[in-house]
Amino acid sequence: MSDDTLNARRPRVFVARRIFPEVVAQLREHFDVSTHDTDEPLSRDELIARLQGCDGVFVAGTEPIDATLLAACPTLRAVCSMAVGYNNIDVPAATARGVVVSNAPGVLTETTADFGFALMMATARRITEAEQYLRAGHWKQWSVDGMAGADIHGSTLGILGMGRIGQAIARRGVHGFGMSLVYHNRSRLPAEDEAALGARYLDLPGLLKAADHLVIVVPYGPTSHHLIGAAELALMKPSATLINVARGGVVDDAALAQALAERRIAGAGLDVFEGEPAVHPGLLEVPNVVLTPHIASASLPTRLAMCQLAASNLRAALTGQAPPTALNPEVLPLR
Ligand code: 8YV
Repeated sequence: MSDDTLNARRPRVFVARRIFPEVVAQLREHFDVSTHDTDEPLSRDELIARLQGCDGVFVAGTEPIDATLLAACPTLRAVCSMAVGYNNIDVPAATARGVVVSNAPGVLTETTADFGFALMMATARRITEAEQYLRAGHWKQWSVDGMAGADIHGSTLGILGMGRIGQAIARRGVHGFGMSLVYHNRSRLPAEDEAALGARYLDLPGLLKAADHLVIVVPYGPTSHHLIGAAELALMKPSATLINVARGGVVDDAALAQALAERRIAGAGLDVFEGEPAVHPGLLEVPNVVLTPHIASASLPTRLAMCQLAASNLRAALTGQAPPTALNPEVLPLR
């Protein structure tokens, strides 16, 4: 094969998940694309096999892209994820190999915040518990405290993790529902942002004690593993609710199931779980928890926007431009 033929080869891209056909079609305009066109995740060995000879891969928040996989796929130059959370990707290992990694921040912020707020309201007002009660035929008469829950308006919203999504949830609570706001984050917001939200910065124990509704929006990693366990749950008010739209593993699900069963907190709303799609059996047994299957970003327009952003990152990375949301731009220009 001559050098010219080699240079003319279109980059090869593997799409590791079923995504929207129009996004695959867009990718095909630029690349030789192969796909894993089902929702069943590939095993690591299958993924390695499919990635041989590929320049780029399109992933979601589920495919583990670690040092072993990267070493086994030496032609790979770009890993582009449609998720904002990237705990499934070993970014330092990618950087060490000159592989660019991108995630999908921004496009899902408001949709995820809508859902976090919905989960908080459903939990506080016991909506799924009440629906199950009705469907089971238990609704025979009105009762003065029947399915009575907690108020959202006027209560104290606690945000753990004040990034884009945390701030979007905070805006909904403060401006839409007159909530007071307390938060904890690695770094404090600028004073003007705190003032605009009337936000009070607290340490983690202070936040746990103060919040009526605690919403967890921190990224997952070694420092946030089981950040909320039995000791932290014990600091919360018995009337409080806990909402997790971040990642399973930030909360110790076994400890949470026990706290819910013993009514040490009033309720929880969970969109993410340790070891999902498995759910801790204790959580399935208690009535005071709202459970959803990791769908916080799942509005159709937003899921499409997430896919399109990942595709734009791939397109840029493999055509000599800077991917718009690269996590390790220091590896550019690519080999
Ligand atoms: C994704 C998410 O749906 O973006 C994230 O980090 O958690 C979700 O929006 C999921 O990760 C896709 O696998």
